[in-house]
Amino acid sequence: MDYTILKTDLSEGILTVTITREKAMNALNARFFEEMDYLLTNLPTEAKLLIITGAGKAFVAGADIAEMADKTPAEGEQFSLLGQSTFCKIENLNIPVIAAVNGYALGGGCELAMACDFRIASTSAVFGQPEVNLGIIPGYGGTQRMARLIGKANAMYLILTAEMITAQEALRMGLVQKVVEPNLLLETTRKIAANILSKGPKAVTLAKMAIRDGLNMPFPEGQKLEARQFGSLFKNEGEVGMKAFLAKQKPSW
Ligand code: DAK
Repeated sequence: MDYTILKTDLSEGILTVTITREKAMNALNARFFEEMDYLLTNLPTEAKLLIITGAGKAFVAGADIAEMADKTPAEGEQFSLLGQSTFCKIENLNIPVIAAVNGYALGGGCELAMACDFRIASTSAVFGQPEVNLGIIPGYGGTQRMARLIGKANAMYLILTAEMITAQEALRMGLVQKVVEPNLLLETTRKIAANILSKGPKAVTLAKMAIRDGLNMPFPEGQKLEARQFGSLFKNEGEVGMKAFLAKQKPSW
């Protein structure tokens, strides 16, 4: 596929995807979802970690209001299904996914960031769920993911007030994990990515799956899943890592 909205860069196992619809604040339109869906379905095998970021002033300022406004109910449903399935594909990837939030992350943009495993924000990032201003509610899983990520009261506060918050406030709420100067955003995110990629690759994948899938299970089931994943690393990558530790060497995965 010839990308018109996404720009990709693959280096040292890190695939950086930049959304480049700057004139519309990277608002999510049907073309974005087609491109992102294609990218996620056809990830190069060399891509071991994905970073999603935006070009210009915005990460993503929400779903494309201009495109949505005239949709028929059938088209609206189609748009919804495509969006939901793309966001679930991001969440269900077995490689880590980091959002590098460079600017406005509003509505569907905040939901996109929340579908990633964690978020690094620049000091110029702004977060919010302004849907109630438009008479709608978050529709890409935002009510569900936000409450799980930052708790019921914080999610209620942000979604019911539509207030836009700074990166620092998002950090305080636990919506983002680190805040850095804008010129350091990609460099810092790539350093974090490289650090993750230096760890046991199977352990990273299984830890991600246990956290993600366990959250959708009752606690005892989640513990069983953890025990299974834990066990599968013995006489496997775990043996390599533990023996390297005992030999005071760096593990060679
Ligand atoms: N959609 C379309 N165009 C947008 C846009 C958006 N979400 N956000 C900004 N733009 C466009 C502006 O219209 C403007 O276009 P021109 O006038 O230049 O043609 C251009 O980007 C620059 O924006 P501004 O001139 O407004 O720039 P400012 O710096 O003054 O303000 C802003 C930046 C981000 C604060 C402001 O643009 C803003 O408030 N934007 C809208 C934020 C918002 O309400 N976002 C949408 C939330 S609702 C669904 C699931 C989910 C959703 C929908 C459906 N289904 C399951 C079906 C999600 C809904 C949302 O995301």
